[in-house]
Amino acid sequence: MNTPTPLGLCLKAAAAVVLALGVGLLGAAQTSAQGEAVGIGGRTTAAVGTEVTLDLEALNIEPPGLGAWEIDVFFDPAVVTAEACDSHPSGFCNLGVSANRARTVGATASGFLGDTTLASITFRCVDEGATSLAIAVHELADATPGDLQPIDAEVEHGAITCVVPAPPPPPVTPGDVNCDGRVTSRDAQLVLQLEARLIRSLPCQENADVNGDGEINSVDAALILQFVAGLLDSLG
Ligand SMILES: [Ca+2]
Ligand SMILES: [Ca+2]
Repeated sequence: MNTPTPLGLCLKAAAAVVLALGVGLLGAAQTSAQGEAVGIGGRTTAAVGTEVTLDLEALNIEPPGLGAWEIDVFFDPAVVTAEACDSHPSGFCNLGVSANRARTVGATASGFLGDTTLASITFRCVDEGATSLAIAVHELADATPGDLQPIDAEVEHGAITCVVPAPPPPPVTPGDVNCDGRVTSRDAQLVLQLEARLIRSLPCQENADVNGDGEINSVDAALILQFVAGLLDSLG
């Protein structure tokens, strides 16, 4: 019978500890380190008529480093246009390939490690809507001397949502029912016309009920006139 010796038990216990440590270290490495990737800014929201600049980046590139790249970023030109593209000093940008893409190419003999901004692309929101920023990697190679090897990088596409900002609410000025910024006899006249059904609404109807009784009528018109005449210090 093969009875374990005390030494054998010690070795097994030590091996278990080493294994546990190894698994622990592996787990830590998997949670703290991210893989090689190419990405552009995640999801961005901008107002129609404004510009936003996003970086196309190579991330977490390992030795021997990034040696060459040729990448297109596709977008919907009905939503955004590419206004400018500043490339890495070792590369070039081209916005003239087609209306729906920005292309950047570059190369280096030394190899770029870690994170590198390959291009900063400025988009302008031209209409309401959403567009993906779809990355097409045509070339992504490492800097192995004389034998560049492809880098198998994750691709993290981006997106831009263009929104129309809500117009600012009109200022609330009791009595100014036509929203011209002043309280005049014209406002009183409009209130009377509304009550007489000569008009169906007021441009700033929320300013019309100056005595706050829930109705818009000749009483409000009279108060507006009294205010215009200087008989009242304020309305509302
Ligand atoms: Ca007015
Ligand atoms: Ca009223």
